[in-house]
Amino acid sequence: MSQLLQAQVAEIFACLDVALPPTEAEAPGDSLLHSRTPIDGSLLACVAQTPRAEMEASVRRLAARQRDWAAWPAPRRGELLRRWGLLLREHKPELGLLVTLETGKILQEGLGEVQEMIDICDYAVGLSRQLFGRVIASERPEHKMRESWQPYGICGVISAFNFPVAVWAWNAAIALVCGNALVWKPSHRTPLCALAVHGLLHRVLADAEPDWSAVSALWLGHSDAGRFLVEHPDIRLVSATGSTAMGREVALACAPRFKRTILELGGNNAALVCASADLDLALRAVLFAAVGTAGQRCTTLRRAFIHESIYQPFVARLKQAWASVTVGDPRAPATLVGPLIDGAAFDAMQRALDECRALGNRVSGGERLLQQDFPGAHYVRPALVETDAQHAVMLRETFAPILYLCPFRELDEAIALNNAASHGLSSAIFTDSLHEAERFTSEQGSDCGIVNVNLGTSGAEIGGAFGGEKDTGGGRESGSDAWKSYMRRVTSTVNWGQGLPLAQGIRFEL
Ligand code: UN1
Repeated sequence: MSQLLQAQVAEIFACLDVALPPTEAEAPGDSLLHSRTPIDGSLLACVAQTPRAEMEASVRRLAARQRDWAAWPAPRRGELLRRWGLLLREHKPELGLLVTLETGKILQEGLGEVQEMIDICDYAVGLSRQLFGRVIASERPEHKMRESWQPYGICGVISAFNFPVAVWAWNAAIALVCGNALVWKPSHRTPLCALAVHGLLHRVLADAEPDWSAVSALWLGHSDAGRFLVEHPDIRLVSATGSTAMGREVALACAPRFKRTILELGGNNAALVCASADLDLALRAVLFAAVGTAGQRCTTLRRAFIHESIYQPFVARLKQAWASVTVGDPRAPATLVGPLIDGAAFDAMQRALDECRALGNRVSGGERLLQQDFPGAHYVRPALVETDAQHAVMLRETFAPILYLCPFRELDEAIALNNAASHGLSSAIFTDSLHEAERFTSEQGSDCGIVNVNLGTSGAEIGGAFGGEKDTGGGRESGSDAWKSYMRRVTSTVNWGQGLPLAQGIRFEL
């Protein structure tokens, strides 16, 4: 299928009017990234890695434009994001397909990811006229205090394979509108998605008057490119999405340089299904959250705690749903679950399931599918694991479609199980009881950054701040006032009188 898919990629780039990068013939072998589709494991394209000298030169270019960009009025920066959003709208079908080809997520989700980019552009346009500060009462007569927000400097974004365009866009749209230059190091698995969407942004920036194309750079490479970004003294903020191990490295490298970090790392998300829950609704929500994106979202539902009074019937319904989910080619409209990203993901899933079997847990699903049709790919039936206690394997984030099921008796016991994970990204409760819903969302409830009622753990909208606590890294991206993380807070006290009263009533006179 390789040639067919390669032709399709070429067609997408032609349609976007973005240049396809140099291929094997034009770049030495070891400096190439191989973009393979998880659909059948075949090669989509070979893409040149960004050479070190070019990374250095691009930081110089970013630094040279940073001051001018920061001084350009925010609403005019917003206007450029509006134009980018229009291009994304125009090319949503091709971009959605490219996401599907390079990540293996189903077309609906590929399109959803592009929609998330469009939404954040709209958000950023509005934000460009609302970067509000405030005026604070001063204790001194004829003084006023003002808090305002200034651009922060060059921001670096490191993104993961599973959201190859949307997560960068949350960061990029907000960082740009806040007046920052930007460099992006996408996952080495998804260079084509990055080239496509960055190419469109670049066109908008280059067509502007003046030409702003030098305020955004794209670096393709492996972790050494990420390390260069994290360690470069002129890049003042690093927003990184990926594993907790990666985030810890980023945090440790940034700390001695006092670089600001925004970390959005792993999750090990749970849902509580209470006795009063609407089970039809809960079933649909649990299914999408657990098997959507083949279990490869940081917000994927991994643990379900189900009230003992409904445990048996609800688990029976889950098993039925799991068995009937269509797994297959993510381009086919009937498919709900596409392939895993690679063989390592498949092996990690099998190891976790083996561990569960060794503990005596009942495992359904998890087997390899479609090997004959796609020998180079990794399709699996999503798995359910029935257990009666929270074992160590459940407290690990296995980036695959495994849902652990465990009964509970008291709400507080289930809340404790939810909070026992080292991650703190997303959580959900299914209940018709006001008491239970409010308790779960209160300070006595879930300790996560996202706490939902009667919907699943994944699929957050861009309007809210996105992120979580503990091993999830503590960063917040996207909506609400997350923009403040990309700006420098300035407190100015202005004395508009003629005397010089000191704060705290201090007298200091000759
Ligand atoms: C991720 O998996 O890194 O809430 C981000 C969601 C998506 C973002 C997931 N909007 O599931």
